Amino acid sequence: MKSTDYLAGLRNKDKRIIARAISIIETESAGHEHLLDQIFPHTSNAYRIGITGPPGAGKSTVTNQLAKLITTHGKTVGIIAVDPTSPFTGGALLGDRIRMSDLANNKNVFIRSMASRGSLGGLNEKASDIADVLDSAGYDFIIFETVGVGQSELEIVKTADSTVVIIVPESGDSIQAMKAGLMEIADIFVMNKSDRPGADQAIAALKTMLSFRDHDEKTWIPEIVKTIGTENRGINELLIAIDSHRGFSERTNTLVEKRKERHLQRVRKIVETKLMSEIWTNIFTNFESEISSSSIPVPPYQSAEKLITEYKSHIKAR
Ligand SMILES: Nc1nc2c(ncn2[C@@H]2O[C@H](COP(=O)(O)OP(=O)(O)OP(=O)(O)O)[C@@H](O)[C@H]2O)c(=O)[nH]1
Ligand SMILES: [Mg+2]
Repeated sequence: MKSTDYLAGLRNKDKRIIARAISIIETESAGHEHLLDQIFPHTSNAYRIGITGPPGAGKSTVTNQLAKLITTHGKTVGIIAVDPTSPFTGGALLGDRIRMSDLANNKNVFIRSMASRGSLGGLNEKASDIADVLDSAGYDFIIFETVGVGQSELEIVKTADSTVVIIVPESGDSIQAMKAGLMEIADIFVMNKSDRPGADQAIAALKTMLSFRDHDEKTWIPEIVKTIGTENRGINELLIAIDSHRGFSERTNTLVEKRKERHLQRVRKIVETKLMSEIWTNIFTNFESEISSSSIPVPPYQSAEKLITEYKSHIKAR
């Protein structure tokens, strides 16, 4: 199938074509880079929301409700759910996790799961690529759901236009101790499971903590929203908070700046990946055999300089 055929299918939100385009990208099949460049001019229309938080906080439940609410406003949503496939969390912990299967048949919603381990290339790059496919297909919102434990999962939500961090009342005592990375990326905090005791105290602790932060007119002060995901409570307020952050980012031009930065980092990463793979395939093989045949290895910095010099002459010789 030609990329122009894909374009037509994507523009029609043909779920089969969308799924095929995503597979091509995930497996890095022939033509995937060309496809991404072809769809690129049709991107940047979707608003990207990152939803993260500790395991079991209710990310999927809230994502599910939020997506449903968005569709009642006549808008469409693409969801990219990054599944932790680590052997440590694969079992009991995920026993009662929510699957978003009831949304799968909604024609205004597209759901894609991504395994966080074993993906080709970087996880973050893949998630951005897949988001581009959904963006080009004209979905109004794209939601990334990732569990806020690993660095690469955090990187994904950092690329979103608005980042939602979901916590639960039990995090109250430990808010001070909460992973700093998770606290800093939040544009909106969701206190989910507010049906449980301690929600208000936890919110108070969070507010105190946020009040110590420096800010100027270009800094957004994170909003805090109370939800009960399972009862569909507080979801409207969450959407309003997201909208309000969006409005702020547009007024202060931070949205444009953030997207430019995101693009810059993306191209930078592509160059790094391509250069590294070229370097290693051309010179590292020799280096490996050199190492294994010598009893005392050459010191590391000296080795590195030698390899770079070798690579430069390899380039010149071409
Ligand atoms: N009491 C209560 N339970 C909730 C609420 N929201 C979600 N849950 C329950 O919490 C459990 C975990 O919910 P999920 O939505 O799967 O949480 P998650 O953060 O997506 O979990 P992982 O993706 O596995 O990290 C499920 O049993 C939900 O029914 C809530 O507001 N109150
Ligand atoms: Mg989940």
